[in-house]
Amino acid sequence: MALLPIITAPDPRLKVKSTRIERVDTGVRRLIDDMLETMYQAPGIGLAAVQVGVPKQIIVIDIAREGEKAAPLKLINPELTWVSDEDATYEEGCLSLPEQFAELARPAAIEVSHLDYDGKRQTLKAEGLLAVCIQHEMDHLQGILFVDHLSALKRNIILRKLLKQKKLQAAEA
Ligand code: K1U
Ligand code: ZN
Repeated sequence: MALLPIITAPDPRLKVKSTRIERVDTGVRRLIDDMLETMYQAPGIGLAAVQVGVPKQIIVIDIAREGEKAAPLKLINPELTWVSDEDATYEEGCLSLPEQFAELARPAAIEVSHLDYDGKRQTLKAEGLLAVCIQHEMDHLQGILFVDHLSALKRNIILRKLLKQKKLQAAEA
C-alpha cells in the first residue's frame, strides 16, 4: 500500500468531473486501498479519488471514532437514488481545504446506489454524519468543494487564505 499526496485548493485538478469506472479490477482495488491508507493517515473521515489526482468515481469513508473498530466504506460510481425533504446542518471540513470549516445544510437522509469493492451493485441508506460525508465526497466527483456552497465573499476569503499559505510554503521549500 502507498500514501498518496492530497491536492489542496486552489488547484484546477479539484474542479475536474470524475469519470465512471467501467470495470472494478485490481488497479481500482489497489487505488481504493491506497486511498484508505491516505485517509486514515491524514487523518480524515472521507476521501475522493480526485483529491489524489485520479478523476475517477471512487470514494472511501470511515466515520468510526477513535477507539472504535474501523468501518471502511468503498463506493464506486455512487448515485443518489433518494434524498429526504428535511435538511440537516453540519460543520464540514475538507482535506483539500486544510484548517477551513463551514456550516452547510444538506438533505438529512439519503439513499445511494453504488458498486462495491467486488464490483457488485449495492444500496446504502445513510443519515447523520455518514449522509453528510457521502454527499461531500460525491460533490468532489463533480468538481465541487464545500466552499462552492458558500457566498462568493466567504469562498474567496477562504481560497485567498489557502493561496497565501501555498505561496509561503513554496517560498520556504
Ligand atoms: O476532504 C475530504 O473530503 C474529507 C473530509 C470529509 C468531511 C468531513 C466533515 C464533513 C464532511 C466531510 C474530512 O475528513 S475533513 C477531516 C475531519 O473531518 C476529521 C479528521 C479527523 C477526525 C475526525 C474528523
Ligand atoms: Zn473534501
